[in-house]
Amino acid sequence: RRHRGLVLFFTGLSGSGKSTIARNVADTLRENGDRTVTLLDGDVVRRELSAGLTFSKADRDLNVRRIGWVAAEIARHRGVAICCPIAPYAEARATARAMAIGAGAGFLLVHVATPLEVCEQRDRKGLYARARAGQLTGMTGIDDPYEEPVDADLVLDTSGMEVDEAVQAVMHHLTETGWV
Ligand code: GGZ
Repeated sequence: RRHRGLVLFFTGLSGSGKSTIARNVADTLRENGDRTVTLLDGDVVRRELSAGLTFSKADRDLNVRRIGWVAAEIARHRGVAICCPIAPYAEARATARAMAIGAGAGFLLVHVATPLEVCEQRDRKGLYARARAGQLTGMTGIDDPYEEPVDADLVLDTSGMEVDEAVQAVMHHLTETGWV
């Protein structure tokens, strides 16, 4: 496993902590390992790879498919690709998994299962408040679906958990499963 590529795929609601954990895991892997680590950051992906896409189901699926494809290509060449889109639909996540496996790589799905109430309390960008006020429609968890994964390799609830603990949990899982 140490010689195969890996896609580490975080899924969860806006504000669940996916990006923060993903960034820290990427840094930790870079410090400790000799693998190339590529972080497909959500904001950057939406700006560079998926510019012009909306938050409709079709566009979310396309966004997740693009991320899954790039991640699989990175992993095909034995890199570690870390991605953290909301990825609310099970079928699109399954496609990402299938593309990684098809590339001869591993795929780990991490469900950042922080409850909506907690994400909403954090509301770093004020999106939940806008959605509640009816100024934003199609907000995941409010009036747009999030299909809970039934195939997660690891589930993390970051309420009452420090970022470091969540990162340690991911690193522990990677060690246990022989990826690092
Ligand atoms: C969900 C939205 C929406 C709607 C804008 N629903 O917390 P953020 O701000 O930084 O992360 C969210 C991001 C979600 O983009 P993804 O590419 O990860 O979504 S998907 O996987 O479904 O394609 C949020 C912001 O974009 N955002 N409008 N309606 N999140």
